[in-house]
Amino acid sequence: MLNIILFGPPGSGKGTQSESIIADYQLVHLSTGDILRDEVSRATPLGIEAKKIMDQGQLVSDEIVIGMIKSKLNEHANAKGFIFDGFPRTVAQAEALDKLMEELNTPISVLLSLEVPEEELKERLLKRGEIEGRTDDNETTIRNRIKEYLDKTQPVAGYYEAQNKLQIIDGVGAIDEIYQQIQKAIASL
Ligand code: B4P
Repeated sequence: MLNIILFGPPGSGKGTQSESIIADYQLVHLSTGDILRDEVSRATPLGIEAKKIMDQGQLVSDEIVIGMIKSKLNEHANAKGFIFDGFPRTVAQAEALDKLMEELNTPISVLLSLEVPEEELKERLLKRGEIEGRTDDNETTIRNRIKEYLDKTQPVAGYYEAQNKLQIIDGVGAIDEIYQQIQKAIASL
């Protein structure tokens, strides 16, 4: 099985690159951001709570997102593999994920880390805010999201580096050129 973590700061292209990976490798796409936004759009109790946190640019609690991933993994017991997009975002989430994958007898294959400078992240997200109207794509929230990433999420890369599973991808440039680097990294596994 191929189990990929697509990792990087907000706006680094995780959602964008996931689309090509899913199409080419037939993996089940698990995006905690998409799952949370679906809860928000259906105004479920979880969605109402999550929206407040997401609009402040903070991370939703580990307990909630780990629970969401667990139930999605169980729903797709016969999958060829998974792409985790925007998860894990804390070391506690990474440890929980490793444990869940151990129960399924299929470890994480690789963490692909998309690297993009902060100025470019801000530009991309502000542009998306104008086009798509996502309420968390505004200047103050973007600043908080980047801070949360640096404080809580970046250590996840070190956690998988210690398992020799980290591969760095240059996330600046044309979308298809970045995807070619991803294909090479997957082929090297
Ligand atoms: P996410 O949905 O994961 O959103 P994101 O970090 O903004 O990345 P996204 O995938 O959407 O953007 P992409 O880089 O593809 O998280 C949203 C919120 O949900 C979090 O802030 C948090 O509150 C909560 N959350 C989610 N998961 C959680 C977890 N595990 N634990 C706790 N809380 C969690 O693209 C950005 C833009 O860049 C797009 O407009 C795209 O068109 C553009 N772009 C992409 N590649 C480009 C390129 N090469 N050049 C130019 N532009 C490019």
